[in-house]
Amino acid sequence: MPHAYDDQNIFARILRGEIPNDTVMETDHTLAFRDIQPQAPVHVLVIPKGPYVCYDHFALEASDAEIADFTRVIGEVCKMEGVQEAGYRIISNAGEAGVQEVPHLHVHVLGGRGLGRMLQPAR
Ligand code: DGP
Repeated sequence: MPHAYDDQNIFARILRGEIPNDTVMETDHTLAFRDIQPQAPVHVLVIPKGPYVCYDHFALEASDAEIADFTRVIGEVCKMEGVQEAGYRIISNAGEAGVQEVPHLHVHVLGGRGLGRMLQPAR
């Protein structure tokens, strides 16, 4: 079971309204809200409302409607946050090697400053 979903994770609790969040945008399938520990002037998390652990889980098992909506919300967030022109980065950490802390799929939308190189060169 590579993608067993834990419904006690913090984002599941946010989706159930048990924990407050600073919502940027919400649709039937997707929620976008500000990261509690922002690493850039713009740091928005975009999550599907369905129980998906990580990106490949979602990409392989979500409905076309969920995938289309999630993708569209990421685009809308880029527009609303004003990062289209200067540029931005989207990141989705998965699993242990990806250092994923919260086991509910989320995409980080980062911008508002120069973000440097994506990764340190391998040594
Ligand atoms: P990751 O390492 O990719 O799983 O990132 C998890 C992110 O979630 C991290 O940047 C901090 C953020 N985060 C953790 N708990 C909360 C919370 O309760 N509210 C919000 N808004 N963000 C949270």
